[in-house]
Amino acid sequence: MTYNRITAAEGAAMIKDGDYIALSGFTPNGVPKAVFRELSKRAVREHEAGKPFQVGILTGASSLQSVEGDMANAHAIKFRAPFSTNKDFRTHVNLGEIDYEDTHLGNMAERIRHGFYGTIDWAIIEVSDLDEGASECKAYLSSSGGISTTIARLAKKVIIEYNHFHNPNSKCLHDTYEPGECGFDRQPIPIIHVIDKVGKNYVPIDPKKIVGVVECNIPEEARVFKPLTPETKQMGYNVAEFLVNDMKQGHIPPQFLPLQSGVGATGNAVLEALGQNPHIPHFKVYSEVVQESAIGLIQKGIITEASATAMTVTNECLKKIYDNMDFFKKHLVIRQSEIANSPEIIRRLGVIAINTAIECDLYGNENSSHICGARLMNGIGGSCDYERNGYISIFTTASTAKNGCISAIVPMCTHVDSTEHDVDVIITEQGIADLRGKGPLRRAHEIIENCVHPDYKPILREYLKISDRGHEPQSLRAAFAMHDTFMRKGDMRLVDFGEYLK
Ligand code: 0RQ
Repeated sequence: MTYNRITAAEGAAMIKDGDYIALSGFTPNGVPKAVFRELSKRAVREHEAGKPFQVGILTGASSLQSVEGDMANAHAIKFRAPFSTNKDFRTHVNLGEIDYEDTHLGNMAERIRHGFYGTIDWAIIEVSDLDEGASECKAYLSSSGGISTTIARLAKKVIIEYNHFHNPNSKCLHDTYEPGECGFDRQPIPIIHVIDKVGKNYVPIDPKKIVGVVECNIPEEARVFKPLTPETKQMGYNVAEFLVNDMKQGHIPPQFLPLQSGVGATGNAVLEALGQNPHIPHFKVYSEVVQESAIGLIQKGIITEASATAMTVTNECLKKIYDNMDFFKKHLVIRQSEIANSPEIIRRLGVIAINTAIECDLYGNENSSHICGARLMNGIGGSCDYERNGYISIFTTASTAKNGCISAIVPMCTHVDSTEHDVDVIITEQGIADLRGKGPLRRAHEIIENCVHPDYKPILREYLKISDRGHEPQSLRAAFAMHDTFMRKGDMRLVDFGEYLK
């Protein structure tokens, strides 16, 4: 049979003020675009007519300009979870206009199943192929897994965006396993190896819920990352050096362990450095995303197997994958995000976690998400899913930001995402601080001497001297003096702890 075809505008017209909409996709990849491009225009029209129009938006991770950027600019987002990298969205959150819950990506599908977000009125799912069965729709996902299986099952109504930009053979990569309900009968997730497939290659949907299929041909709004700099490259080399040493010491077995590497330029630099290091054996990736660098290493045979929930790559790179599917389907699997970020599997496989921090403090607490305490940057993403459960948990960060006016190592983080109990290693372009097996004071010395920029070493040594003694020395009066000085004078180097101790 053929399901009802509708236009994107007809899809947008069915959505009501206050509805909760859940979307396929993870990062900009695999996120439906057609209906939302119409929905943001509709929101503007409704507001011009003096009518209220705001919706809740739930996704696997960050999405894209046509969804959260344009909707935020139209003042049409009532609630949003769980992650965003969009500048316009961030602006409206920081103006206090949007109720945004920054939560672990690995928990998102589970939280929807538990009903924590109430009724999901709509699921909009982007597909590359569709089997329009009378009793079951087989929806073949495009470039990411995200929370699609769960939202397609739980939403009251479903719109499918059949995006012919994607190649129908993307189905060769997907594994759409969804765990059972929590409770006594929940089974272990049966993934033992990085590349194991344990579910279907499609999302099953009840055809009665499908109100329409929007046919379209829209390229991905792919994210472009900053080019590598000498600083990010040095961080990558330092990560590779750390892992080689750890292997020599026997902490990492000779066959190596699967790696997770975060989104962004540093993630690309880390993978490139690992790929070039002759002492690192060919390795596997169990991560949230595969970026361009990982795809290149898979092609070269350096990454032998990779599992992720999204191909966070350019349209050219995605085309390369689609055109070489016979090769990639043997080396790459795309999962639902709760499986990619599952604590159970991260622990079982012994994944080495490598993510980027905004700031770290002297004891290893880490902030991924907020600038000077108050202002949202992006959110935690999947970083804590991996850092909490990793075999070794590494954070990278450049030692300074904003032309040296900010030190990324501070006395106390203004916001904490991964705690000192979950952080094993901090790596900057300056060097490596191995915090394992060390109490607070030894950690502080390790971080100051190995990771801090030379401009800030004397400042942080002084902070330790003026701190009140205790298990973890702190000065409650001066803990945020560096941040406060930056806010007042524009440069943390101008800090005078004496001012704060009077
Ligand atoms: O500002 O954009 O104005 O230049 O923050 O920093 O150095 O460009 O680094 O793009 O990798 O982002 C933590 C935000 C780093 C990211 C964060 C300013 C800096 C710049 C961006 P500009 P960089 P990145 C999931 C992986 C959380 C989610 C996560 C992130 C901007 O990595 O969102 O881990 N992480 N996802 O100038 C003030 C500081 C600053 C600062 C940097 N201390 N104070 N501004 N900036 N440090 C895991 C998986 O994928 C599995």
